Amino acid sequence: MDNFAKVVELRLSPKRFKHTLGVVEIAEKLAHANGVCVEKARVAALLHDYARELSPETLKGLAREAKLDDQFSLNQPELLHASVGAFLVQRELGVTDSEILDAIISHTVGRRKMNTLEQIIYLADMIEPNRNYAGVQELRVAAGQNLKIGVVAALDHTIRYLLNINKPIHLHTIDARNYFLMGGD
Ligand code: DGI
Ligand code: FE
Ligand code: FE
Repeated sequence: MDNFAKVVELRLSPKRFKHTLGVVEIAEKLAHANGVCVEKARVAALLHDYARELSPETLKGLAREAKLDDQFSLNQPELLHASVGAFLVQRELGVTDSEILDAIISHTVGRRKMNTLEQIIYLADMIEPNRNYAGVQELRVAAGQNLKIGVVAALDHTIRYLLNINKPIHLHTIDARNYFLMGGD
């Protein structure tokens, strides 16, 4: 964990590293409250934005190498940092834990049937203490009720935000919202 922290600190800007430590802090709390291995949550949180500061060209190149076939994300390379991050931590850091890799993959757009660790990283990424966008406080309140309520509120917020700024919405995000609203856990 401490080694990973150093590696991540060297890859990210100070601001993004601070964000990452905020995600670690919240992910640990959520893991503790939801019966998930706290150490696993720490590692997933620490590595979630591993590929966040790579250029769109680099992300696209690595996506090709990793044989990622998500056309939506290939067209919006910013979204590729999630799956490419999972590919790189496997290759460069030797991370093999599929739960950690899945949590990194789904942290940006979500997916239906997200397991508890995936939900924790998805939500922690949106509500960590350094986030200050309009509406974040409501998400923190929802998260304080329980994990699922927090995740649905976070998915709703993202969908509303993307509608407001006229951006396409990844089907995984809609799918995740429908799944949890219809009783999935
Ligand atoms: O990496 P972070 O900045 O910490 O956060 P993130 O991994 O959630 O990425 C946030 C970016 O992803 C933000 O600019 C909005 C964008 N995003 C998330 N879901 C979608 C999306 N963009 C589009 N076009 N469609 C989505 O469904
Ligand atoms: Fe991210
Ligand atoms: Fe993040």
